[in-house]
Amino acid sequence: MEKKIADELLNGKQRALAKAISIVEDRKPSHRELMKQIYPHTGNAHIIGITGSPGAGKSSLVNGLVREWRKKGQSVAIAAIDPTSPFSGGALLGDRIRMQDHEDDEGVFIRSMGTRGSLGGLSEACQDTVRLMEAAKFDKVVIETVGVGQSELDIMKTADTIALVLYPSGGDVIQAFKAGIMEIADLFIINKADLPGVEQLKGELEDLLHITSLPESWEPPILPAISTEKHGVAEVAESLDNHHRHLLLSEEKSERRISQKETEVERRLIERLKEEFTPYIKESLNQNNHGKGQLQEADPYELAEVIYKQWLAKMHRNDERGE
Ligand SMILES: Nc1nc2c(ncn2[C@@H]2O[C@H](COP(=O)(O)OP(=O)(O)OP(=O)(O)O)[C@@H](O)[C@H]2O)c(=O)[nH]1
Ligand SMILES: [Mg+2]
Repeated sequence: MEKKIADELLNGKQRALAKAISIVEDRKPSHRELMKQIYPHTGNAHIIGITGSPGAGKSSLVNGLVREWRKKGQSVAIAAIDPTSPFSGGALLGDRIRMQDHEDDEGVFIRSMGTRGSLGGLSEACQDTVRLMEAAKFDKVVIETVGVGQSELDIMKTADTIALVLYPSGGDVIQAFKAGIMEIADLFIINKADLPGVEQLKGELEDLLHITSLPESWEPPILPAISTEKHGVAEVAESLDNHHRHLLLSEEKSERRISQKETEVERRLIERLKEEFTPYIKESLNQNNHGKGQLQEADPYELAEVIYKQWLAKMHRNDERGE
């Protein structure tokens, strides 16, 4: 079953891609097998993360970017993460409307992912989804996330290029700075440049960028845009391409992906250990302490140490038995 989905997906069938994403989102037991088959075919797309506060104009910008890429014959897959933000009153519908320019286009694939995908962690589901999209041979893979908090930061780290969308009087520059997005953003877009306050925002941004520790090899551009009128969008597309070229030439792209992989392996190992260790801890606490009284008296440092050593001893015995 998964083999068939994987084969069809690798042949660029959008229906198979949609099915595969559902398997990943629902964390079905078969998802690991599917991902194993897919993995060797990943690594070729330009993965672009677009973040910014609710209503900043991310979807409008993406819509414009898609037009630019399609003009050049490049295919695009979009993962819109948690688009049902309470601020914009269910932007899922809004996203559909804004993206509808591309509805019947075979070269464009759009998927919304919400809290449903958070079963095994939204950022994990997102990472796998991006891989599926890469394997389905899309040239550009876009991740759009609402907000500038810790989880957006995690999701953004899946991307090769990260763009932060701001708008005048949005008041979110400081928040982005605090959340650490400023440090990892490769591009800053001042959207809604038709509104007053563009120069002021640009000034604030430049001041903050001065005190942010940035890699020297790439100076993040600050680009104005009016996404709804497609003004400045071609320049954003060009700048994204420049950054991609920079990543390839400096070999930073492969470095980034290696460091992402390290983080992922670490996370998977910790998850695995947790899965196995947690029931053991519960069991040990129940066995060692008949009744709550004893646990109340116990020294927590000592108890943790004892249980840990018992676990190691058990692992050692299993090892000897070849389990
Ligand atoms: N004046 C002006 N309005 C814009 C511009 N870009 C987007 N908007 C409007 O801003 C609103 C939000 O746009 P979206 O593209 O949905 O913004 P978003 O960041 O994707 O929103 P969420 O996904 O809900 O966080 C819409 O009403 C757009 O028409 C712009 O450049 N100028
Ligand atoms: Mg949106």
